[in-house]
Amino acid sequence: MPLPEISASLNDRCFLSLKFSPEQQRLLHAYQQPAFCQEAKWHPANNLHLTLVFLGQQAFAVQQQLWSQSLEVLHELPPFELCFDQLDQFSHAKVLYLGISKPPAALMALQQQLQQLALPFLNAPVPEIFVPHVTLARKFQSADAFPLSVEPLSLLCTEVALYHSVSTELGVSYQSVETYTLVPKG
Ligand code: 3AM
Repeated sequence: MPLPEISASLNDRCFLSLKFSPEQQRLLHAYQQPAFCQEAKWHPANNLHLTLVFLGQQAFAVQQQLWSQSLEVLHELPPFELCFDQLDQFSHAKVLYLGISKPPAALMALQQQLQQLALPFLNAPVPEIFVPHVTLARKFQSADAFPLSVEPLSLLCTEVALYHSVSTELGVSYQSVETYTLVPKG
């Protein structure tokens, strides 16, 4: 069976990510409070995602190969729940994110498996520790003490996607070019 076409440009950076539905993005968006930091750049709701592995610029054939290998991992994985319960920051990168105080084993194992597949193609060293997060804002600075506990948000994760970072006049847009829906088991 031929692989579906990926509308790739070699200049696009790509990444594997959890993909949220528009309704889930609306719920995540509620945690974005521009009053928190006026100078910050807040992501539009339709850009909210959870990066699993940053791939960088990759040839079309590599993207195809990685996606098809990822599918073998994803076929084994049922949907799983994540509970977002804290705001935190990567202060050196001036990023504010919504995080998970107790990441489930399913998420950590998925990230490790996908990272292993991608390793031979990565041009940069991978971070030693995977911190699952949804970036809410960049250029964020605050004197507040982080992490801050927030009203927990439980989301059922059902989709994993290959994304491209596309530069537009309105800023970067994250566009899924391949999406897989996890199948409940049993
Ligand atoms: O999911 P977040 O927002 O943390 O920061 C970029 C974004 O992460 C990250 O990939 C995600 C989608 O663009 N990213 C961009 N350039 C990167 C790089 N050179 C990078 N991550 C690691 N190394």
